[in-house]
Amino acid sequence: MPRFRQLSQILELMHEKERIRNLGLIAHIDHGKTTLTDSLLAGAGLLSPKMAGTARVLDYLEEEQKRKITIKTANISLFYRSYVINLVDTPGHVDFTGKVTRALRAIDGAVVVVDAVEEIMAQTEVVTRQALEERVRPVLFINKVDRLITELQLNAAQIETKLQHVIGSFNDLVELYGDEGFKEKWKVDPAKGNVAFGSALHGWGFTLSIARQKAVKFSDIVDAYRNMQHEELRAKLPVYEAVFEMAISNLPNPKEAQSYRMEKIWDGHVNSEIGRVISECTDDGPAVMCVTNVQADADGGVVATGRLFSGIVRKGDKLRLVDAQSETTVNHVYVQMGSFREEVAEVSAGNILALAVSGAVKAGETLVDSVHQEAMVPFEGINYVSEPVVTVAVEPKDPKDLPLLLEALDKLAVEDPNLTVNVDKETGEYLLNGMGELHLEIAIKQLGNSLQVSSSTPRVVYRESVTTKGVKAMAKSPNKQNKFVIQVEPLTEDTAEPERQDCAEDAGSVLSVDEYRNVLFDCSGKTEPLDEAVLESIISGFEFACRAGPLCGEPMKHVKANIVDIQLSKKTELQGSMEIMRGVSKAVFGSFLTARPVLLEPVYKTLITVPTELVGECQRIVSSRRGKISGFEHKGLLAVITGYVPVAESFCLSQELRSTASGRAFWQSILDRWERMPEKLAAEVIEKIRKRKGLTAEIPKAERFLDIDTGRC
Ligand SMILES: Nc1nc2c(ncn2[C@@H]2O[C@H](COP(=O)(O)OP(=O)(O)OP(=O)(O)O)[C@@H](O)[C@H]2O)c(=O)[nH]1
Ligand SMILES: [Mg+2]
Repeated sequence: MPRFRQLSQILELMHEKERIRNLGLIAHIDHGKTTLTDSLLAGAGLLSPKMAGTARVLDYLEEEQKRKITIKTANISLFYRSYVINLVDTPGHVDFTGKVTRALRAIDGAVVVVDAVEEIMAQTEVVTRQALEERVRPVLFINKVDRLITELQLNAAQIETKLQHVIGSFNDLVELYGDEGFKEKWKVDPAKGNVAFGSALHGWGFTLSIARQKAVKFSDIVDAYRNMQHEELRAKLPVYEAVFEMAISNLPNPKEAQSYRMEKIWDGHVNSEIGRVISECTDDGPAVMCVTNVQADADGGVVATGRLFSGIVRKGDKLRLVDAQSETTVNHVYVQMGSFREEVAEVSAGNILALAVSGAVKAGETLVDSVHQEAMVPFEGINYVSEPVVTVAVEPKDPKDLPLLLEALDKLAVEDPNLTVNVDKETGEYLLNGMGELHLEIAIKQLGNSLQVSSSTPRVVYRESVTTKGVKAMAKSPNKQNKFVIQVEPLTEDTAEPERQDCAEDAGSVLSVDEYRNVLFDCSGKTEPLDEAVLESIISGFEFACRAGPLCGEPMKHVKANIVDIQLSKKTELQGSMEIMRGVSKAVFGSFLTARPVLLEPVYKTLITVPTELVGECQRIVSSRRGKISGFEHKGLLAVITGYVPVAESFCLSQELRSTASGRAFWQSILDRWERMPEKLAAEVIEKIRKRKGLTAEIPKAERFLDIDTGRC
């Protein structure tokens, strides 16, 4: 790719908010985002039109070119007809959905790319929904229209019917997930110019108005393919023109977008002083940035990419990290250009930029001018649609490299917040948790760049839960001087707002909701007057118990622990933090084991697209893996099977489907729910996990954790 020639024009235009568009390409896997991006780069003069479509320039990582899929988001700032287009290409594979979620914070408009043959697929729905939740306005590009002609052999009228169907289904999504007050305006319609059709691979595309201007009809396109003249379409109807024109005239500039996005994505009051400044996207206000991506830098710092909502950022500026409550200095300011960055003197409000900074910046962090730190409220937390359910244990091949491994794992988790790292309490293993097999495979490959590692085969993460109310379990601290009575029960389905959950006695307060949505509730009314340090120890004891349950050391989920009574020693020196923690966690375990505990396993919703004749074989594969088929739909010559497959049974599903269907089956799995495991199978799994963790073969009895009340502490 030629180096960036129009930097000075871009920097000038960055101050003119009406001339900026922050734009992302989002779609189901393989629908053609990166191929289309090539043409957009060609339109901006950064790539030879001949290469556009096959180079997939923004898939610049070796793994991406090798695997032919996008695994990260790529940012590039383009200059097109006196507009600055800050463009983000996103991955379509579900394992990387978190990266799309983060990118959406930085953009105001999205081109949703849909394969004309496959139509709207599962991930199209997921990313469109997320865009609408971030108030990112979508427009539609229906891609691979060439396939309708060359593969499905449709005529012009049939093509139009098919495209109308895609538009209808897309508008159904906008209706379903769009906000009141926006969704009617945001539905797409070729007559409004917010739908384009084309072939990213062959470089042509048009909107209705371009078709009219150039007097082109679908029948002409069909003829061009039939007469082997489709290469001429690239020059006559360049796809970049259709997409850029559609984006420029239908998608908002940052000033317009910030006026309605802030109330949705920012926690503060839009009418406050700082609220007004960021809603207006002004260069005069304090610098306010939301970080959407973080990459470790060679000098030990990080490069934080994100969106500047107000102000100007310059080298040397001091910025406050609102969540981390610390300060950082801007060492360099960059405009991101795909695989490389251009250092610039400053970037102004409403643009996407990258900053080299020192300190512990994480994705989602709010940065603000140090001078205005008091007034700043953070941006809304980024809401992910999935959670890590697959895990691998990693260790260095050479034990001496352990510090290197820890450093590399730390770096991974900072760069990708959807990867988590923890140490198995029982085995001391370092566990890397991710969204799926591919996610972990790529992460391990990345670890391999800094040291030699060996990893276990992927395992599933389980959860421990309860099905009835347990006994009111009494447990004392190891020094016998503090007494806790706790009763465990299942958290009812209304888990969205555990604060509303009441105690059996209809009174009390929520003390803690942990990361697995377990709730600690105080029914005794005795925690209120407690010293803060004691209360913290009680909460830590509860969270400690929840992190590794008594069945097999897997985290608890959806468990509510009610504190029924507390009696603390009168002497504060006997209320040590460890004493309290252990007393509380014993009581939680004791009651948990009497509450008919169960093991939960994660279950994927899997969508398989296959030629109709292979449906039977695919159904057999799903059923043989404890899967259930729940739906079946015809899409042209293809059938889409919807099924539910336990994650534990999904490993190597790819290989089996691939060999059965000789490359003609496509599938995607999305974490759907946690399901109770059949009893016998659960017992086997528990036994296996206990063995692996070096625990006693038998699950401990509740009595082991209970103390007899002798009436005194
Ligand atoms: N026939 C045809 N194939 C296309 C078209 N656009 C893209 N493809 C092909 O579809 C495949 C996927 O294209 P990509 O551009 O990598 O798709 P993507 O949406 O970026 O994929 P991910 O980023 O991995 O989700 C490649 O083999 C492309 O050549 C098109 O218009 N017509
Ligand atoms: Mg791609």
